Formats: sequence, structure tokens, C-alpha cells
Amino acid sequence: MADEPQPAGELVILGRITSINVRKVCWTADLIGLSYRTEVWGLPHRDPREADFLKLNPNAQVPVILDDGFVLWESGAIMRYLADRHISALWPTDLKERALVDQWVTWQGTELNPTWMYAVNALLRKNPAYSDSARIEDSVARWSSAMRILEAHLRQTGAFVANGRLSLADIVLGLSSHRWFSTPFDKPDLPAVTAHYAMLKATDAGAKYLGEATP
Ligand SMILES: N[C@@H](CCC(=O)N[C@@H](CS)C(=O)NCC(=O)O)C(=O)O
Repeated sequence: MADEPQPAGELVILGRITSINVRKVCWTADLIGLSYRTEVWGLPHRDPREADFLKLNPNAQVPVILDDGFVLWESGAIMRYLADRHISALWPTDLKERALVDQWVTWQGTELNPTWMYAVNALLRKNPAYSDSARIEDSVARWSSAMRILEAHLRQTGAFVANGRLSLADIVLGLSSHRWFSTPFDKPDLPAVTAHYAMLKATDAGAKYLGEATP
């Protein structure tokens, strides 16, 4: 239970692995080499509107972490916290390098992610509540336009999103690309995005978090 006392030093990740935001945190923790326990929360498993959970995150959303009793929510903040706490190169110490990683992590959460919501619910999850064809078209157009921004950037940088090496930005954008490729619709050709995604998918963590079971 989320409100039970934690063994000293324990890291718990609360969430469901089908959530893209939970996978961001698990992937980060794996790459840092942290040992952690997961507690499954989130629909359809366990409703985050339960009182116990709301005490941890009043937004009723996953992920949440408990790090030796310290409670934190918001996937981007959790990734940055874990990488900073354990001094990981995934979150550079150089101010400008770090800012570039932060730029892309923020962009993924605030600009890219909102574009796909309608299209993913309609085309991937096939939720009948999302059947307005004009809204699907609009979502696909905005999503494609955001992915073209990523494509143009990756064409310039080559293998990684920022600073020529793996960072938190690759994790979040790799998960975004996974959703892009998992959602069936007529997509523009994005070779640099495709190559970046394939490179991540070929890693152990990529194979774990970019699989068919978690689109
Ligand atoms: N901005 C939040 C968004 C979190 C979010 O949207 N979580 C979704 C899953 S991806 C959620 O908790 N949905 C309710 C549920 O799973 O029951 C973050 O990045 O952590």
C-alpha cells in the first residue's frame, strides 16, 4: 500500500507500465541502475482517485515515486530528480547541455504529447467516444507537424537528440516515436526519426519499453 511505512532507502514507482509517463521513469531508473519496486496504480487496474493515492498526488495521475519517503509526481520532474540525485550523464551537469536536454523533455510534454491525444484514442485505442473525423484529422495534422520538427532536428544532430550522447531527451522522444509508429494512419516518411527509434529499440531498455504490448 502506498501509505504503508517504506523500508529505509527504498524507491517505489507507482503506476502502470502501459502509461508512457510511467515508462519514462522506469526507463530512466533502469539506465541509472537503480533498484526499485513498482506498485501498480492507474486505470483499469487501480483507480488513482482512491483516497490513499490522492494523498500522494492530488491530480490522480501516475507516475508517482516514493524515494525513501520523499513523494514526487510529474514524470519529467521525477526523471530529472532521479538523474540529478544519482549524478547520471542522462542529465548533464554543464548548464547549456542540461538546458538543451530540458528543452526537448519539456517540448515532448507540453507541445508534442497534446497533439496526439485525440488520434491515439481514436486510431490506436479505438475508443468510440473519439469518432469525430474532423478532430482526428486535426490531431493527425498537428502530430505530424510536431514530428517533422523532431525529424529536422535529428537530421542535424545525427544519432542523439542533444549533446551527441544519450540523455533524458532520447528516452522521452523514443517513447513518443513508439506511439507514432504504433498508431495506424498514413504517415509522412521521417527517416531520421525512424533511425533514432530503431537505435533505441535495439538497446536492452528500448526492447523492454518500446514493445508491442505497450504501444
Ligand atoms: N503531466 C503528467 C501526466 C501524467 C498522466 O497523464 N498520467 C496518465 C497516464 S499516462 C494517468 O495517470 N491516467 C490515469 C490512469 O492511468 O488511471 C506527467 O507527465 O506525469
